[in-house]
Amino acid sequence: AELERTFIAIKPDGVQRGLISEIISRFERKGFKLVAIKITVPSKDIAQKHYHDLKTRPFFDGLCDFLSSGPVIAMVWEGEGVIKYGRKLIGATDPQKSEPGTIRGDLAVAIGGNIIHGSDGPETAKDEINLWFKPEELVNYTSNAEKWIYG
Ligand code: DAT
Ligand code: MG
Repeated sequence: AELERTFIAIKPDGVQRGLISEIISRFERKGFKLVAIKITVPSKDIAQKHYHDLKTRPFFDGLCDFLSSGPVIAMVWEGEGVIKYGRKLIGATDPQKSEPGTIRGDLAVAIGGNIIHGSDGPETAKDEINLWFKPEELVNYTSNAEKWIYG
């Protein structure tokens, strides 16, 4: 299996709604491997860095206030194609447009409450993992299921 990692976060709305285990289970059951996880209330500074590519958008300030308003579950998931397929599991940004079967499609209604973040490409994945985690917080291990998952 090719080593690819993505940054996934359950936002404050997902945490408050009790969707932590539901969301984690979707990544876990798919066959992806959890290599880092923590619960944290991100500072406004972290939120602004995390969403820096949106800083010219009118909703940027509210978005950063929201992300730093409460506990977030920050995670790194590993697996073949996990960046792209993680986005597929998550669904479209606007839950009104997310397909049923996706996390946002099944569990969210509005764009301001879309419950989860996932990196959108290899570069952002690397940047976001570095922003949220120290290298020693990532755990390298072999899962015994890998030989069955990857055949
Ligand atoms: P995604 O989270 O699917 O990667 P994005 O990177 O375009 O979407 O935007 C980041 C977050 O910003 C998104 O999850 C919710 C919020 N957002 C995006 N577009 C918005 C809009 N038009 N109005 C309000 N919030 C928006
Ligand atoms: Mg994005």
